[in-house]
Amino acid sequence: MILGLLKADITEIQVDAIVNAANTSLLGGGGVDGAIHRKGGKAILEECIQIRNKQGGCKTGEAVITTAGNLPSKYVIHTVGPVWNGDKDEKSKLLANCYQNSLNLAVENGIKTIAFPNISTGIYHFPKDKAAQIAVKAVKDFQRIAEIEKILFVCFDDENYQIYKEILGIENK
Ligand code: AR6
Repeated sequence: MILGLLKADITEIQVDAIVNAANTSLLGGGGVDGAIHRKGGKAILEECIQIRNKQGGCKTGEAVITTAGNLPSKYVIHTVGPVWNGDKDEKSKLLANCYQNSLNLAVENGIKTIAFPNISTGIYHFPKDKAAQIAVKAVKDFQRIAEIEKILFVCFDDENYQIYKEILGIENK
């Protein structure tokens, strides 16, 4: 498995699946969720509504999969990060679950390449440094990692990008 880092807009990434930092309603919102629904078109929302009707949305830490509509990827995996409010242990576990459950869904669907945004570090206010440590550890600890070819961390803001660079040991050039 190759672990990569990019500073980019995740809606432009060509991989089998991009991950969305959604909310429990699965009906869209701001941040990366808004960008994915805007660019991906209504096919994504339609599938989200079907999932909602079947299972009543998505719980924090869990993940669901839909088409990627007009996006360059094949699928969108929607996961719901925790809202940061200082309850450190519980929230950290839930954030790790987002990465692990997204990877589980990826393996179940034959997905070989996947891109993650920095879940919970925007509107949900999870401390960026802590979130990055959790994300990298969760991915490295994933049991079925050999079944995935490439995992990309896609940072949108420079602060997250610098944090990931340091954690992953990438030199500044
Ligand atoms: N590509 C990649 N990363 C992005 C993009 C993009 N196009 N846009 C923003 N980010 P956020 P959350 C980064 O707020 O904190 C929504 O309303 C951003 O810089 O999108 O998990 C949902 O519906 C940040 O680092 O998600 C939920 O209600 C990261 O994505 C709520 O926000 C996550 O920021 C979820 O909040």
